[in-house]
Amino acid sequence: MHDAAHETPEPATTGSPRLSVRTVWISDLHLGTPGCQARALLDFLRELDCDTLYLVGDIIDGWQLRRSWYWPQLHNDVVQKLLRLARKGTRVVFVPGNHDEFARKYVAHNFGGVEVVDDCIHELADGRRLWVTHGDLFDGVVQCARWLAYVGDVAYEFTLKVNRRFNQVRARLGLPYWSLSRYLKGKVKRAVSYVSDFEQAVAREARRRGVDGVVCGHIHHAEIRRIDDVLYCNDGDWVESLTALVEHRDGRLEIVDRSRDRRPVVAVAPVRPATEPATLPLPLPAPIAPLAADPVTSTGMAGSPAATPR
Ligand SMILES: [Mn+2]
Repeated sequence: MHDAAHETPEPATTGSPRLSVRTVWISDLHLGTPGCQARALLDFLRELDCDTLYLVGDIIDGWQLRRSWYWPQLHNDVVQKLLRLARKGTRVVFVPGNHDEFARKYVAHNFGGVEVVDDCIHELADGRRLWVTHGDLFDGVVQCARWLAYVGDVAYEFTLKVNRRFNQVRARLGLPYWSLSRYLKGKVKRAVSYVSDFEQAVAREARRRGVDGVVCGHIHHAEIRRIDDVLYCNDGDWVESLTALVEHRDGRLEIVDRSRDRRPVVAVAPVRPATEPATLPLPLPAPIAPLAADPVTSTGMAGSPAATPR
């Protein structure tokens, strides 16, 4: 009790009620870039009360920072807030993504109470098991998802490795991560099928690992939906959509959308206009009509035991 007095006083958040849940997943904060909505994120974190907080990748944008240093006080406040949560008893688990790939070197380490893992399994209050991963591994493979379904898992895993190696080399050369999702953003029709293919590819891997569902990020598109027998959850991002995935005390999952709450604030506070207009030229329609045939299930690999590559 008394030690709380030694913390820097935090402004009381007015209006929004305290969010008390069992688990929270957030990803794609992209701290270190002007796009990060650090104010909204900080407001969200300040009213948060949870047992476990998963940071599902692209938390600190190391690739952007290497090109030009951008680190305002607000971004510092977010990091401080995350560390404070860990110190105050919230279990904080960091699953690095492609933009903070530097952290993948520190897997199995612990920084100020923050566990770093490649990926992990989260068990919901009702016993369902979710695989937690950033999802970038599936970015480069989705274009091949159809033919890969025919050649099977060996080629599939090989392609996952190639995608990671390809982007590691690009990183070493100082080139940004090559994201199919970004490439397709200007091409709406293809982007729609991209999102669908990404979701299919992630769900396929979850099924292969024998879990009930998956939580990922990476494509900045929050979603909870069933893909065949797998629950696909994406926690969205804090650049465009300001969303988090939460698990209530009874195991129920929900997407919290703070872009709605933000609107009145935007009207009051002067906000620097975004450098780019709308980065995502969507709105994406809700679940896309399924592909003609589902090649994913046609391989007969469903339910095969999980081999966790490390
Ligand atoms: Mn990413």
